[in-house]
Order: sequence, then structure tokens, then C-alpha cells
Amino acid sequence: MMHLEALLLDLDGTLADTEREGHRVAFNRAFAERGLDWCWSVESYGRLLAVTGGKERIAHFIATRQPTLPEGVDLDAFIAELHRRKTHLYTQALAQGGIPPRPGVLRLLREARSAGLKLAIVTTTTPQNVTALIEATLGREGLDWFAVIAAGDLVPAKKPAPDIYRYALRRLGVGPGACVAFEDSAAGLRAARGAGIGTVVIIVNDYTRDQDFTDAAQVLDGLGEPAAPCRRMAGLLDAPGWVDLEWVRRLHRAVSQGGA
Ligand code: XBP
Ligand code: MG
Repeated sequence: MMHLEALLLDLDGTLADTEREGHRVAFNRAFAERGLDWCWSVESYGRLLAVTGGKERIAHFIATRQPTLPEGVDLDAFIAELHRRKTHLYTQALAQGGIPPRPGVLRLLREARSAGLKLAIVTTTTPQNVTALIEATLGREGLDWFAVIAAGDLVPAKKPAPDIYRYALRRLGVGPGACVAFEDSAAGLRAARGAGIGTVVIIVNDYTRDQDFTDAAQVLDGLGEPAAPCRRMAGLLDAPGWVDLEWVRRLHRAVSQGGA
């Protein structure tokens, strides 16, 4: 039986609900500052999320919507500059305490840390965004909680490619069977499963709840807290009420024994 050694956590949508009022707003502010009349609504941003990575998302928007661009512009440099500005605006908003962690996340991280499990962040977002979110939620020392922070352009192909998970596993020195990954999206699920991680817990949010999570070990509407239990949407185990380390170990055991 494989021993549980590490928890791997996605950032956007999993650790905190950053997309709708965080990334989306920062993109729009960067567009407006640059004099562009592009505005990503809550709804249209949901569709754009199918493209992971902010630079890739802007490039996709330009390719599919063909908005007017400044005369004679170098497209790659233009996108890179817009994205740099977006990152600045986004991290500034996080530092001002804009976005709280999702319920139960800090509780579970603390418990896992006390039990000696390794922790890693595995995300497509820009590294500065990871630092800003962790500092805003866990404080500066929170960065030391994570043995590995795997983020952004460290690998050439972003989720749903498995590369960022493979990178994190290599750096952790842990096999995929000794981990549990937490994700919020189908792209994240594919990436983790592609890297061989059998135990993936999905905690859905408003942007992802209708995606296909057939391949997940468990799908919940959150990690839950004693005062606000989470709801089971699919998976091997019954509703946990709230996800604690004992429940995570039980799920990992069930998957290792051939449950998924
Ligand atoms: C979420 C993403 C990210 C952010 C934007 O990925 O797709 O691209 O929306 O971040 P994950 P950047 O859930 O894996 O963290 O603009 O910094 O790319
Ligand atoms: Mg995510």
C-alpha cells in the first residue's frame, strides 16, 4: 500500500476564488489603461478560462475576436507588456487583501504540515501571483510551508498538459502514487491525471461546476468547515462534512486499493 507523502494544490480557483474578481478585473484594468476598449464580462471570462495562462488567454482573444490593435504593433511584445501590467495590478489588489482563501484550505494545510506531509503549489499562474496570494493569506512565512512552488512558464506547456505536475513531483522527490492533488477545473484534473496522480479531489466553483470530472477520485463543492459542511457531488467516499487529513488518507487508501 502506497504511503501518503504529499499534498499538491492548484492555486487559482482552489486555494482561493481568484478568477472572477481578481484576474478578470486586473485584465480589464490593464486593457483600459492601455486605451483598449476590451472588457471581459463575468460570463465571457468563463469561456476564456478554457485557455490556461494569461498571455495565452489574451493571444486567444486577439486571434478569435480580432479587435483593433495599435498601428504597427509587435504582437508578442504587446501581449507581454499588457500581461506585465495586469500582473502588477493583480498582485497590488491581493496585497490590499482583496481575496480570502477558500473555506477549509488553511485548516487542511496546517493539519497536513503538522503531520509532516510535504506541500506543493502546482499552477499555471505567474510566480509573482503565487507569492502575493500566499503572503496575503498565510503571511510571509507561509511561503516556507511549500517545499515546491511550481508555477507559470517554468514548463513550456501549461495545464491541461501534465508538465507542471511532473515538474513538481520531480522537485518533491515523490512518486505520483504517494500524492493527493486538489484542483478546481477539468484542465487541472487532466494535468494531474496525466502525470500519473490517481487521487485528485476536485472542489468546484461557479466557473467550473459543470465541467467533466469523471476522472476525479472525489468531487465536492468545497473543503467545508465544521460550521459549513461541504456537499458531495461525485466520488468514492461519502460526504465528509469537512475535508480533514483523516478523510484525505481514507480517499488515498481507497484509490490505492483500486477504487479509481
Ligand atoms: C489558472 C489560470 C491562470 C490565471 C491567470 O490556472 O489559468 O492562467 O487565470 O494567471 P491554475 P496569469 O488554476 O492552474 O492556477 O495571467 O498569471 O497567467
Ligand atoms: Mg485552478
